[in-house]
Amino acid sequence: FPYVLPYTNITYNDIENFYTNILVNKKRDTPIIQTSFANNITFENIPYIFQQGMWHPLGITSIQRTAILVPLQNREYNAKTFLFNMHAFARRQQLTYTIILIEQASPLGHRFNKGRLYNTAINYLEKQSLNITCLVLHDADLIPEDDGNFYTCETKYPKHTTSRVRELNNKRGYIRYYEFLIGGVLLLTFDMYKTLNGFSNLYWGWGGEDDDLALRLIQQRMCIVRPIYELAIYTGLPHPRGPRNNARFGLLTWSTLRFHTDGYAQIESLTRIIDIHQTLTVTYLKLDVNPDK
Ligand code: NGS
Repeated sequence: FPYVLPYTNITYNDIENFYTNILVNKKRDTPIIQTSFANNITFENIPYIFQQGMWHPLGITSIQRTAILVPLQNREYNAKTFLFNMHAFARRQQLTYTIILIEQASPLGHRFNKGRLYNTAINYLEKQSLNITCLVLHDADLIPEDDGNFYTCETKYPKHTTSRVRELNNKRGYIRYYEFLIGGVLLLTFDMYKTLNGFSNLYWGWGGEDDDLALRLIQQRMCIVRPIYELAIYTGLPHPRGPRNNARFGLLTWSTLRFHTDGYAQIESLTRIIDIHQTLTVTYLKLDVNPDK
């Protein structure tokens, strides 16, 4: 673990077939989709069913209802490996969960705006009837290595779980980040997200949007919770880094002044969901991030 896929050979359908087969429950009108039990895998010993848009462990009531949100731009090869691993991880933890890929599809080739992707997807989720109680903001290139790193939200403060990352095929071992970092993987409730007014919508390109969120946290006198050091470990999948955002330090300087006017509360007037595609293993949202606004 993690399972690294030869991404050129595998399709999203392969992943779906691996994780599901359809059983018809005669007592109900609707078919129930249950995990298949391949005998050569050990991590799925609890049957899972897909109902009302979420995966549930059969006969177990999870305390939280979890949405794992993954922003993407041209990263299909990471996304497939991520999905394959994350379903297994979520099931070993007996989560009730759904995975949402948020793709910046338009305008093509434009700089990545992770803040807008998260704000839009969370706004979309809030309007669904899935009763999500825990949001997991997750980079596509990070695979959790320890099952004791629970993907459950804390009651009072956001939880940051990416303390150490070990790049795949890199002998340097785990890299420890700075204390202030909350990027990578962050777990929080809708209420916490709204208290922070979500992400800034102004960061285009790599870097800074997560530090901006950390400043919002400080401004709201919130702190960060982390799992113990031994558990907060990840494998980093290889990927090219997009263009840096040269404006990021300037934006960070005045971040706190923009708190009320730039964030989650403003997102509806900015972006547009251009496609929603739901399969059993993932919901894809395709977004027009609308750089003109
Ligand atoms: C900081 C960036 C963060 C980024 C972090 C880790 O320098 O946005 O590195 O990046 N902040 C600024 O640029 C102001 S990583 O090594 O994971 O690519 O998240």
